[in-house]
Amino acid sequence: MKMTFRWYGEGNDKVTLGNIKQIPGVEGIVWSLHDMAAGELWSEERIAKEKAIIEAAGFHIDVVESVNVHEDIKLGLPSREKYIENYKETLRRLAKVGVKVVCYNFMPVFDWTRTELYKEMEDGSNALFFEKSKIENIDPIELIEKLSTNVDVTMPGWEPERLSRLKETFKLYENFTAEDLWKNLEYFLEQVIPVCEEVGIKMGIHPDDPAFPIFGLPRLIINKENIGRFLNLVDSPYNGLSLCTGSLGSANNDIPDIIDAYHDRIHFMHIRNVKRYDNGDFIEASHRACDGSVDTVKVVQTLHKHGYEGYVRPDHGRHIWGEEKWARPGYGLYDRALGIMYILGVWDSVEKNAKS
Ligand SMILES: [Mn+2]
Repeated sequence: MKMTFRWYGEGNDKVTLGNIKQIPGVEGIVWSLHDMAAGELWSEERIAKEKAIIEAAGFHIDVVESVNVHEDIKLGLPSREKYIENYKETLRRLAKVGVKVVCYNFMPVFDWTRTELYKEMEDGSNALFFEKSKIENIDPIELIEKLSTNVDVTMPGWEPERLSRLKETFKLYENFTAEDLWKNLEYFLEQVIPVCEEVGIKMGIHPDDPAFPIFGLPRLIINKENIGRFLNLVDSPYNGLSLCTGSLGSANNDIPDIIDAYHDRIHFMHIRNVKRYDNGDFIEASHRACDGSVDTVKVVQTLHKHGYEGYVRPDHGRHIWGEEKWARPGYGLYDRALGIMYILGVWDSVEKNAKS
C-alpha cells in the first residue's frame, strides 16, 4: 500500500506541502490541474510546473485525481469526439512525466452531492451531511426554481450563478436512462483504454456519490454487481477502480466483499467512514470503524490479505480544531492526518502479526 494525500495546488489550498510532509507515511501527492474545465487539453508546461513543485517537496506525482470527463461524453453527443481526443492526448502527456493512475468519475451533472457542508456534530467538529428527505422526490427543475426565488437557501453545487446552466444540463438528461449511460461509458472506455495500455496509465473510476440515484439521474458505479459489469465493459487491467469506501458506504454495500472480488483491478483506494441513518441520511465520520457504518479495519485487513500494492489516500475528513474557517469542505488537514495514522496503524499491526 502506498500512502498519498490529495492537494489542490499552490494558491488553491491552504494546506501546504510542508504540512503534508509532516504526516507520517505519505509518499505521494494526488493532484490535478483544478482550473482545467472538463474536456480541455492539459498543457505540457502546466503539467511540468506542477510536477516540479510536488517533486521539489519530496513527493511523487503518480496519481492524478481527476481528469474530468466532459458532460457531452456522458450524454453521448456528437461533440464527444473532440473531448475524447483531448482526453487521450492529456493521458499521453501525463504518462510522459510518469503518472501511473488517473482517477475519474462518470456521474451525470454532479461530482458528488451533499445537502450541508458544515453540519455540526456533538463534539463541536463538523462534517459533510446528506439529508435524504431534502432532495428525495423533488423534481430538480422545481428545486432550481425554488432556490432561485429564495436567495437565502442554497445547496453545495447549486449556487445562484450556476442555476441557469444547471437547468439546461438537467433538461439534456430528460428521458435519459441508465442503459444510455452504460452505452456512453462503454464507448468512452473503448476509445481511451487502448491508449492507456499503450502508455502505461491505469484508469480508476470513482464510485458514484451517493451510491444511489438522485434527481432521477442514473447512477452506475454503486454496488458490487454494477462494478462487475463495469469491469467487463473493457476487460483490461488498465480499466480499473478508484474504490471509495465512503461513496460505496453511503448505501448498504459489503465493501470487504467487493475488495475480495475485484482487488486485482483496484488501482487507488479512498478510505473514509460514513455513518448511515435508518432514514437514508448519512454523515461523514472519523475514520475509526466504530464511529461509522463502514468497517474500516476490515477494509484495511482485506487489502493486506490480498497484498495490495496500489495507492491509498484518506478521503474526506471532518473539520476539527476550528479548521472549517479556512479549509476546503472535506479537505482539512487534521482529520485526514488522523485518518492516515488509523489506516497505517491497522496495516502495520496486521503486517506485524503476519510476520511473527
Ligand atoms: Mn472518494
